Amino acid sequence: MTLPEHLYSTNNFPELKNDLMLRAARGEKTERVPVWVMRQAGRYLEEFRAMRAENEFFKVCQTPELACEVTLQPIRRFQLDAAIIFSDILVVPQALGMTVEMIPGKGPSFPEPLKLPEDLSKLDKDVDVNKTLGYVFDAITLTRHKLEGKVPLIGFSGAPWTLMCYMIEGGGSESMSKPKQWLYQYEEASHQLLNILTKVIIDYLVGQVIAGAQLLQVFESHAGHLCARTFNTFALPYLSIIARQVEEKVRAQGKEPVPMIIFAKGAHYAIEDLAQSGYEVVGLDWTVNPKTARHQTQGKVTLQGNMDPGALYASKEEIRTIVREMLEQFGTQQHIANLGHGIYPTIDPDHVEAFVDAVHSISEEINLDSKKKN
Ligand code: 1CP
Repeated sequence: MTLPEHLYSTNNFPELKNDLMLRAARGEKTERVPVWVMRQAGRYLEEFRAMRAENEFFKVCQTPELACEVTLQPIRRFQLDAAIIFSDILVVPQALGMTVEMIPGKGPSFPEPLKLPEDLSKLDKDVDVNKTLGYVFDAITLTRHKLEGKVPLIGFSGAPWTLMCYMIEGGGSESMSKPKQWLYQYEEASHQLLNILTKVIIDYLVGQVIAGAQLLQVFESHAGHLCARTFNTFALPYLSIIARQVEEKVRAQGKEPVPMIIFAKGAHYAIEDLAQSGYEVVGLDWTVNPKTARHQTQGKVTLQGNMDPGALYASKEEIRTIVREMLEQFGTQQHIANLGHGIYPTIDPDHVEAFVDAVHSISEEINLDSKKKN
């Protein structure tokens, strides 16, 4: 570490000045709707592309100073209500001993994916997250200091099923047919792998909270490849265990638990169950009707989302119209505005600004109007 020691201390964080995200996540009243953007630190920002031109993807993740810098890039530009630590969900398979390469223009690739149940023996089962993923914890602690309390910092992990997908498929895929084949042909080995992942993910998320993460998001990005039946068998039980055990283990270490967000992309069939799975917030992709989701969740959770990421291609005026419609559908309480999935690399940053500003000004306006009426 090259920076002064106090920037890696977890005892003296600057005071939080904007707690909108935390209040919304806990279901408390908010004067305006908080907003952040999935993949807000990413390729649509020229300063990110410049950093990547000089540094390999996982080097950025593994170097706390670089990960911190990239995390702060969107915070400097936009009035976002949260930062998300720069990393990737695939650092967990790396911690289990797998090699992952990031191929420019293609995405992640595993040269040696898991093919058969006996390949599970190749994984390191007793992972010490402080040793293998300590660089993420250092990046979180450093970023908490460098944020100067401006907004809270979100930590995250991939969920077991989604990580299983990459470890077996070996990269992104239209169908995820190989991990799906495991579910139907190697059911026991599938559960073994999901259990191995769940254990590491719990330790990893607890470590992030101890390091200073103020909220946690679990990405079940490939829920859409499952059906209600397989989701209930291979995803939901593990997601519930994660929520419960992270809370218990954080408490056992003498810290207050933080709000947890579950984003299960494509899991429209599971919204009622997700609202009872131990997470404070349920993230919605853009295919879900907010009113239907409100009806299904009955105020049990805060909802996050869900503007179509493609809507950022619209004119700034039209973005305001779309945001207004979205806010009217969700209502302005128990809502965290976001896109329904990650931002595309070809989006104009000015349109992100228009999105963020529209969420703030329109939600404030709706709240003031409803106050006047009462
Ligand atoms: O060259 C590059 O810069 C690669 C682009 C990139 C970026 C910017 C990848 C490769 N990962 C990231 C960062 C990242 N990944 C963040 C940063 C924090 C933020 O600003 O939000 C986060 C939260 C992730 C999480 C992640 N990685 C997910 C879950 C979210 C989602 O999109 O559903 C997934 C599925 C991944 C895997 C991954 N990493 C990168 C790519 C291109 C992919 C998707 C591969 C695929 O399935 O096709």
